[in-house]
Amino acid sequence: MPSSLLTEPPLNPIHESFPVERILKPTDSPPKRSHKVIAVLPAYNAATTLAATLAGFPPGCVDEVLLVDDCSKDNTVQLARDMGLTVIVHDKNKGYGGNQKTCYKYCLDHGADVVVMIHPDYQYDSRVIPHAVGIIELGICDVVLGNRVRSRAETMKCGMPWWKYVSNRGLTAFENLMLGQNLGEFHSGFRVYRRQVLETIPFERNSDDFVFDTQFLVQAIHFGFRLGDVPVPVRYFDEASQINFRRSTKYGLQTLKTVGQYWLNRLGLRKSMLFKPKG
Ligand SMILES: Nc1nc2c(ncn2[C@@H]2O[C@H](COP(=O)(O)OP(=O)(O)O)[C@@H](O)[C@H]2O)c(=O)[nH]1
Ligand SMILES: [Mg+2]
Repeated sequence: MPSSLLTEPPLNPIHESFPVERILKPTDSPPKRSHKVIAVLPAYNAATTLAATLAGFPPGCVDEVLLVDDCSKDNTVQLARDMGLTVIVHDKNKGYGGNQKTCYKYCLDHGADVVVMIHPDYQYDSRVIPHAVGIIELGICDVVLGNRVRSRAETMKCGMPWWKYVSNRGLTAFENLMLGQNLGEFHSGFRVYRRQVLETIPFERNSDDFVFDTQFLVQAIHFGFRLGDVPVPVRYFDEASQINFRRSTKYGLQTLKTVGQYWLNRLGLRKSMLFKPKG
């Protein structure tokens, strides 16, 4: 692990004096990043939104962009190749979780120290990437989630459907309580991870469906990683939000089940492979 990626915030209260000039008029240019940041885009029919998502990335914020295509019916793959992304194509539709498994395996095999996962549907403001990565780099958190929900008024103004808002708030309150966290939401499609999280969590055993995301976070908590969040502006329009009521309900029920599995495992009543260390 490069030394620039701290694991604990430094504690050094002994400073006799500090010239403020060093903050206001720095002479040194900021140190160049010595660790590798890979952004992964789990894609399914993302042709209309891919370029806009990428255009928001601040220059230099990542070292590589990987798009994994889950057998899209549009020309996502051709577009991604034309734009110079690293592209992996599934020969059949594996699902959203299956897509992320391919993303993370690639990141581990290609030396990523920090991984940014962002949906290529232009829903999440990608300008926030370096700020979320910065929280990891400072050693404050191991997992950072983009939080779409701050005030109800703002979230509704962004266009989140009311039933998604209500279920998000309900599930998040329950998960915070049961998992001892204080996150704004658990269901974001913008996440940043430290490499050790991917090395430790047996994510290959997770579902290939949407509940992969919940399982991943509950596993991160089980293995003792620190979770936090940053506010991220969000946009709602047809292409950015296609999960319907039926699939969302299934996801909600599976999320409750995952929290149940966590507690059964923790109490030793029923061990789950989700929480068994790798290997
Ligand atoms: N890999 C894969 N991804 C999918 C599939 N269906 C939807 N997605 C992706 O899942 C993500 C979340 O779906 P979305 O409709 O944006 O949900 P919402 O924004 O939470 O309402 C998007 O990035 C979609 O591209 C699928 O069959 N396979
Ligand atoms: Mg979306």
